Amino acid sequence: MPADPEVSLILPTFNERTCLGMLHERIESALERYPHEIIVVDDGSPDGTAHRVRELSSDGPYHLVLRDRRRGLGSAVVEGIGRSRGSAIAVMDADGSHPPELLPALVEPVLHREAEFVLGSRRVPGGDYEGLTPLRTVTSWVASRAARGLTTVQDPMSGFLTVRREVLDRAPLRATGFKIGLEIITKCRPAPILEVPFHFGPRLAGRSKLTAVTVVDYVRQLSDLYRWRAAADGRDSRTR
Ligand SMILES: Nc1nc2c(ncn2[C@@H]2O[C@H](COP(=O)(O)OP(=O)(O)OP(=O)(O)O)[C@@H](O)[C@H]2O)c(=O)[nH]1
Ligand SMILES: [Mg+2]
Repeated sequence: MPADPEVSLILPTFNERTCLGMLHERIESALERYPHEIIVVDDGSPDGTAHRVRELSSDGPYHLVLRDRRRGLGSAVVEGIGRSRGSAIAVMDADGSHPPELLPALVEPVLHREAEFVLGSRRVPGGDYEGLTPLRTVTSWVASRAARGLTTVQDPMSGFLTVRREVLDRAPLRATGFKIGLEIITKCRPAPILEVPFHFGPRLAGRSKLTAVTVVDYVRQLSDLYRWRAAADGRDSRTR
Protein backbone atom coordinates (compact mmCIF):
# COMPACT_ATOMS: atom_id res chain seq x y z
CA MET A 1 0.00 0.00 0.00
CA PRO A 2 1.40 3.48 -0.87
CA ALA A 3 2.65 5.60 2.04
CA ASP A 4 0.22 8.20 3.39
CA PRO A 5 0.57 11.60 1.71
CA GLU A 6 1.82 14.55 3.77
CA VAL A 7 -0.67 16.93 2.22
CA SER A 8 -4.32 16.39 1.29
CA LEU A 9 -5.78 19.13 -0.88
CA ILE A 10 -9.57 19.27 -0.86
CA LEU A 11 -11.31 20.91 -3.80
CA PRO A 12 -15.12 21.24 -3.51
CA THR A 13 -16.64 21.59 -6.96
CA PHE A 14 -19.94 22.39 -8.56
CA ASN A 15 -19.67 23.13 -12.28
CA GLU A 16 -15.93 23.88 -12.28
CA ARG A 17 -14.83 21.78 -15.28
CA THR A 18 -13.11 24.66 -17.09
CA CYS A 19 -11.48 26.10 -13.97
CA LEU A 20 -10.16 22.71 -12.87
CA GLY A 21 -8.46 22.23 -16.22
CA MET A 22 -6.88 25.67 -15.90
CA LEU A 23 -5.68 25.04 -12.33
CA HIS A 24 -4.29 21.56 -12.77
CA GLU A 25 -0.67 22.39 -13.69
CA ARG A 26 -0.48 25.24 -11.18
CA ILE A 27 -1.60 22.91 -8.38
CA GLU A 28 0.84 20.20 -9.38
CA SER A 29 3.80 22.57 -9.51
CA ALA A 30 2.85 24.13 -6.13
CA LEU A 31 2.64 20.72 -4.44
CA GLU A 32 5.29 18.75 -6.33
CA ARG A 33 7.75 18.74 -3.43
CA TYR A 34 5.24 17.20 -0.99
CA PRO A 35 3.78 13.70 -1.20
CA HIS A 36 0.17 14.70 -1.76
CA GLU A 37 -3.34 13.72 -2.79
CA ILE A 38 -6.02 15.90 -4.38
CA ILE A 39 -9.56 15.09 -3.34
CA VAL A 40 -12.25 16.60 -5.54
CA VAL A 41 -15.70 16.46 -3.98
CA ASP A 42 -18.16 17.02 -6.80
CA ASP A 43 -21.91 17.25 -6.39
CA GLY A 44 -22.94 15.70 -9.70
CA SER A 45 -22.07 18.83 -11.70
CA PRO A 46 -24.05 18.89 -14.96
CA ASP A 47 -21.08 20.47 -16.78
CA GLY A 48 -19.02 17.25 -16.64
CA THR A 49 -16.59 18.23 -13.87
CA ALA A 50 -16.35 14.59 -12.74
CA HIS A 51 -15.36 13.47 -16.23
CA ARG A 52 -12.60 16.10 -16.25
CA VAL A 53 -11.31 14.83 -12.89
CA ARG A 54 -11.14 11.28 -14.27
CA GLU A 55 -9.09 12.59 -17.20
CA LEU A 56 -6.77 14.52 -14.86
CA SER A 57 -6.22 11.47 -12.67
CA SER A 58 -4.03 9.95 -15.39
CA ASP A 59 -1.71 12.89 -14.78
CA GLY A 60 -1.92 13.52 -11.01
CA PRO A 61 -2.96 12.02 -7.65
CA TYR A 62 -6.66 12.85 -7.95
CA HIS A 63 -9.42 11.12 -6.02
CA LEU A 64 -12.97 11.83 -7.04
CA VAL A 65 -15.74 11.81 -4.47
CA LEU A 66 -18.90 12.00 -6.53
CA ARG A 67 -22.16 12.80 -4.78
CA ASP A 68 -25.58 12.49 -6.39
CA ARG A 69 -26.80 16.07 -5.93
CA ARG A 70 -25.82 19.49 -4.68
CA ARG A 71 -25.35 19.28 -0.91
CA GLY A 72 -23.44 22.46 -0.09
CA LEU A 73 -19.86 23.64 0.17
CA GLY A 74 -19.38 22.95 3.90
CA SER A 75 -20.67 19.43 3.60
CA ALA A 76 -18.40 18.80 0.58
CA VAL A 77 -15.35 19.91 2.56
CA VAL A 78 -16.28 17.74 5.56
CA GLU A 79 -16.78 14.75 3.25
CA GLY A 80 -13.36 15.42 1.69
CA ILE A 81 -11.75 15.63 5.12
CA GLY A 82 -13.29 12.25 5.98
CA ARG A 83 -11.64 10.69 2.92
CA SER A 84 -8.24 12.39 3.40
CA ARG A 85 -5.05 10.84 4.79
CA GLY A 86 -2.50 13.69 4.93
CA SER A 87 -1.23 15.22 8.16
CA ALA A 88 -1.82 18.68 6.64
CA ILE A 89 -5.28 19.20 5.15
CA ALA A 90 -5.61 22.11 2.74
CA VAL A 91 -8.92 23.47 1.43
CA MET A 92 -9.14 25.66 -1.66
CA ASP A 93 -11.93 26.94 -3.93
CA ALA A 94 -11.65 25.39 -7.39
CA ASP A 95 -12.54 28.56 -9.31
CA GLY A 96 -9.12 30.26 -9.39
CA SER A 97 -9.89 32.96 -6.79
CA HIS A 98 -7.53 31.12 -4.49
CA PRO A 99 -4.05 31.03 -6.10
CA PRO A 100 -2.48 27.55 -5.86
CA GLU A 101 0.94 29.24 -5.69
CA LEU A 102 0.11 30.15 -2.06
CA LEU A 103 -0.23 26.49 -1.05
CA PRO A 104 3.41 26.03 0.12
CA ALA A 105 3.03 29.07 2.43
CA LEU A 106 -0.16 27.56 3.87
CA VAL A 107 1.20 24.06 4.20
CA GLU A 108 4.78 24.50 5.48
CA PRO A 109 3.98 25.97 8.94
CA VAL A 110 1.49 23.13 9.53
CA LEU A 111 3.89 20.41 8.41
CA HIS A 112 6.65 21.87 10.61
CA ARG A 113 4.27 22.27 13.57
CA GLU A 114 4.79 26.03 13.70
CA ALA A 115 1.02 26.51 13.43
CA GLU A 116 -2.03 24.29 13.76
CA PHE A 117 -4.04 26.35 11.29
CA VAL A 118 -2.91 28.67 8.50
CA LEU A 119 -5.42 30.96 6.83
CA GLY A 120 -5.10 32.63 3.44
CA SER A 121 -6.14 36.17 4.35
CA ARG A 122 -7.39 39.09 2.28
CA ARG A 123 -7.44 41.39 5.29
CA VAL A 124 -3.83 41.48 6.48
CA PRO A 125 -1.20 43.78 4.86
CA GLY A 126 -0.36 42.48 1.40
CA GLY A 127 -3.75 40.83 0.90
CA ASP A 128 -6.68 42.16 -1.14
CA TYR A 129 -10.07 41.16 -2.50
CA GLU A 130 -10.13 42.50 -6.04
CA GLY A 131 -12.26 39.51 -7.03
CA LEU A 132 -15.24 40.75 -4.96
CA THR A 133 -17.80 43.21 -6.35
CA PRO A 134 -18.40 46.37 -4.22
CA LEU A 135 -21.62 44.82 -2.85
CA ARG A 136 -19.83 41.56 -1.97
CA THR A 137 -17.01 43.58 -0.33
CA VAL A 138 -19.52 45.29 1.99
CA THR A 139 -21.37 42.03 2.68
CA SER A 140 -18.10 40.28 3.47
CA TRP A 141 -17.05 43.12 5.81
CA VAL A 142 -20.37 42.95 7.70
CA ALA A 143 -20.17 39.15 7.88
CA SER A 144 -16.60 39.36 9.23
CA ARG A 145 -17.60 41.89 11.89
CA ALA A 146 -20.45 39.60 12.94
CA ALA A 147 -17.92 36.86 13.66
CA ARG A 148 -15.78 39.09 15.90
CA GLY A 149 -17.10 37.44 19.07
CA LEU A 150 -15.82 34.07 17.86
CA THR A 151 -12.31 34.84 16.66
CA THR A 152 -9.71 37.55 16.35
CA VAL A 153 -8.53 36.46 12.88
CA GLN A 154 -8.82 39.28 10.37
CA ASP A 155 -10.49 37.28 7.59
CA PRO A 156 -12.87 34.76 9.17
CA MET A 157 -14.77 34.50 5.86
CA SER A 158 -11.80 32.98 4.03
CA GLY A 159 -12.12 29.39 2.85
CA PHE A 160 -8.47 29.07 1.80
CA LEU A 161 -6.73 27.25 4.64
CA THR A 162 -4.60 24.43 5.95
CA VAL A 163 -5.20 22.62 9.23
CA ARG A 164 -3.33 19.87 11.09
CA ARG A 165 -5.31 16.66 11.00
CA GLU A 166 -5.40 16.01 14.76
CA VAL A 167 -6.99 19.43 15.41
CA LEU A 168 -10.15 18.11 13.74
CA ASP A 169 -10.52 15.36 16.35
CA ARG A 170 -11.35 17.97 19.01
CA ALA A 171 -14.95 18.53 17.91
CA PRO A 172 -17.44 17.26 15.36
CA LEU A 173 -17.98 19.52 12.35
CA ARG A 174 -21.63 20.03 11.39
CA ALA A 175 -21.06 20.52 7.70
CA THR A 176 -23.77 23.12 7.25
CA GLY A 177 -23.10 26.57 5.91
CA PHE A 178 -20.39 27.92 3.62
CA LYS A 179 -17.79 28.94 6.22
CA ILE A 180 -15.92 25.82 7.22
CA GLY A 181 -12.81 27.76 8.34
CA LEU A 182 -14.81 29.72 10.90
CA GLU A 183 -16.39 26.51 12.16
CA ILE A 184 -13.00 24.81 12.62
CA ILE A 185 -11.58 27.87 14.41
CA THR A 186 -14.59 28.15 16.73
CA LYS A 187 -15.05 24.50 17.64
CA CYS A 188 -11.56 23.01 17.44
CA ARG A 189 -9.66 26.07 18.69
CA PRO A 190 -6.42 25.56 16.76
CA ALA A 191 -3.42 27.45 18.14
CA PRO A 192 -1.40 29.14 16.97
CA ILE A 193 -3.22 30.40 13.88
CA LEU A 194 -1.21 32.15 11.18
CA GLU A 195 -2.70 34.50 8.58
CA VAL A 196 -0.89 34.68 5.26
CA PRO A 197 -1.86 37.47 2.83
CA PHE A 198 -3.11 36.66 -0.65
CA HIS A 199 -4.65 38.34 -3.64
CA PHE A 200 -8.25 37.13 -4.02
CA GLY A 201 -8.83 37.36 -7.76
CA PRO A 202 -11.99 36.97 -9.82
CA ARG A 203 -13.06 33.42 -10.72
CA LEU A 204 -11.37 32.18 -13.92
CA ALA A 205 -14.55 30.93 -15.60
CA GLY A 206 -18.09 29.86 -14.82
CA ARG A 207 -20.61 31.32 -12.41
CA SER A 208 -20.61 32.07 -8.70
CA LYS A 209 -22.56 29.62 -6.53
CA LEU A 210 -23.27 32.26 -3.91
CA THR A 211 -26.98 33.08 -3.54
CA ALA A 212 -29.31 34.71 -1.03
CA VAL A 213 -29.73 31.24 0.50
CA THR A 214 -26.00 31.26 1.28
CA VAL A 215 -26.45 34.46 3.28
CA VAL A 216 -29.36 32.99 5.26
CA ASP A 217 -27.29 29.83 5.86
CA TYR A 218 -24.43 31.98 7.16
CA VAL A 219 -26.69 33.70 9.70
CA ARG A 220 -27.89 30.28 10.86
CA GLN A 221 -24.33 28.93 11.03
CA LEU A 222 -23.19 31.98 12.97
CA SER A 223 -25.94 31.66 15.57
CA ASP A 224 -25.13 27.92 15.97
CA LEU A 225 -21.46 28.78 16.48
CA TYR A 226 -22.20 31.47 19.11
CA ARG A 227 -24.39 28.94 20.95
CA TRP A 228 -21.62 26.32 20.73
CA ARG A 229 -19.06 28.77 22.08
CA ALA A 230 -21.33 29.85 24.98
CA ALA A 231 -21.91 26.20 25.95
CA ALA A 232 -18.19 25.39 25.70
CA ASP A 233 -17.27 28.44 27.81
CA GLY A 234 -19.87 27.34 30.40
CA ARG A 235 -18.31 23.84 30.55
CA ASP A 236 -14.82 25.35 30.89
CA SER A 237 -15.83 27.59 33.82
CA ARG A 238 -17.51 24.67 35.65
CA THR A 239 -14.38 22.51 35.40
CA ARG A 240 -12.07 25.30 36.57
N1 LIG B 1 -19.28 20.11 -3.91
C1 LIG B 1 -19.79 21.35 -3.84
N2 LIG B 1 -19.01 22.42 -4.12
C2 LIG B 1 -19.57 23.65 -4.04
C3 LIG B 1 -20.93 23.87 -3.70
N3 LIG B 1 -21.16 25.20 -3.71
C4 LIG B 1 -20.02 25.79 -4.07
N4 LIG B 1 -19.05 24.87 -4.29
C5 LIG B 1 -17.64 25.08 -4.66
O1 LIG B 1 -17.08 25.87 -3.63
C6 LIG B 1 -16.14 26.78 -4.15
C7 LIG B 1 -16.57 28.21 -3.79
O2 LIG B 1 -17.76 28.53 -4.47
P1 LIG B 1 -17.93 29.90 -5.27
O3 LIG B 1 -19.11 29.87 -6.17
O4 LIG B 1 -16.65 30.26 -5.91
O5 LIG B 1 -18.29 30.85 -4.07
P2 LIG B 1 -17.57 32.15 -3.63
O6 LIG B 1 -16.08 32.02 -3.88
O7 LIG B 1 -18.02 32.46 -2.26
O8 LIG B 1 -18.23 33.17 -4.64
P3 LIG B 1 -17.56 33.96 -5.88
O9 LIG B 1 -16.53 34.87 -5.29
O10 LIG B 1 -18.71 34.72 -6.43
O11 LIG B 1 -16.98 32.96 -6.82
C8 LIG B 1 -16.08 26.53 -5.65
O12 LIG B 1 -15.03 25.62 -5.93
C9 LIG B 1 -17.45 25.88 -5.92
O13 LIG B 1 -17.47 25.07 -7.07
C10 LIG B 1 -21.72 22.71 -3.40
O14 LIG B 1 -22.92 22.78 -3.09
N5 LIG B 1 -21.11 21.49 -3.48
MG1 LIG C 1 -15.31 31.85 -5.78
